[in-house]
Amino acid sequence: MKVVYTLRHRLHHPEHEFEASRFQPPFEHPGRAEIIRAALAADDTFRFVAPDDWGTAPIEAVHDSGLVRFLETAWAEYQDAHGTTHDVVPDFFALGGLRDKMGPGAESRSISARLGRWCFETTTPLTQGTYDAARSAVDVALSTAAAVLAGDRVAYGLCRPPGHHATVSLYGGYCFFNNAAIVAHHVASTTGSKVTVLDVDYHHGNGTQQIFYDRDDVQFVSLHGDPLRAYPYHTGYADETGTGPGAGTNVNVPLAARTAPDAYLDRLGDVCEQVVGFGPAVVVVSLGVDTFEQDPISDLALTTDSFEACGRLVADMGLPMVVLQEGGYADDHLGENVSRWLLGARADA
Ligand code: Q9C
Ligand code: ZN
Repeated sequence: MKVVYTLRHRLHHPEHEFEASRFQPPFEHPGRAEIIRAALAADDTFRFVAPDDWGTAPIEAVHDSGLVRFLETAWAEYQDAHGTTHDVVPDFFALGGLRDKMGPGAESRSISARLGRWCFETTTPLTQGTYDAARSAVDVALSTAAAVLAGDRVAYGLCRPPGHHATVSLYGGYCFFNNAAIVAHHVASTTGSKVTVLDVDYHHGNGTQQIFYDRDDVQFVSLHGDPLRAYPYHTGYADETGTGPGAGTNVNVPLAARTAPDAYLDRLGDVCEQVVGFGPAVVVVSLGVDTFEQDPISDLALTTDSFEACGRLVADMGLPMVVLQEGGYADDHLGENVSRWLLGARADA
């Protein structure tokens, strides 16, 4: 199996994460990708390849071009405005209620205003190389898709930073560009066939859902911690089923705390039937292993063995698969959890 990887991911390296009203070591850090790389490198059936440069056009086909331009210069602009700092985090969010009754108003040129205009939360710092790292994750994702379009039955993109929380015009949730959505749109628009994004990260893929919510050519299917208790809180409910031409193409399965392998695999089997029913030519898997029983920021109860069963169940659909890394924060188990999922996925390949 091809593994697309580049060390450019290391250019995104936050010092802190401001979460739960305190500064913590960042859960999403460069060591994560290196742990996964090392685990896969120990098995010579994984073949590492470097990504190609895809430019910004495939990103702007999905995201507001203003978000792309903002991320390219924001860190440097912030240094000019506020003096030297490592992490850049918004301190003023442009929430709708500020201008209730007033209409949109002018767009402030201030970097502080613009940070709060393009970002939705505080746990996703910009660092000096964040833009280049986020661009590299998109290159990894698109190169993984190219391998599958060229005939590989399954390929894995070691994307970092992850992508599924990034919406058309907002970054956050450790995500800047929505790697999986960019791939799904690229495959759907270049091949004219239907695509499914199957998101198994613990957190609801709010960005991917939003990007495709009104489209009938891309199905979004997600299993995740119930947003009544779990980040990102405001999306991921079962009654979000799509709108307009996309009515019926969005499937959310919120899960109870401590959901264990048997129950999880049942629900995964159910949604796989809905995927097969949709009839995609390609499945893009947003692979988060933060569903693991020991994940430090999540509360499901999947085991390392069960990840292999998950990969096998998804592969049993018999559809070409572009597997892209999202979350997973139990560093001591991260490499094995990802490699076991991939071993399951390639069992029949
Ligand atoms: N107390 C991904 O897994 N912190 N992003 C939530 C709730 C942010 C997760 C903490 C979690 C973002 C790609
Ligand atoms: Zn997650």
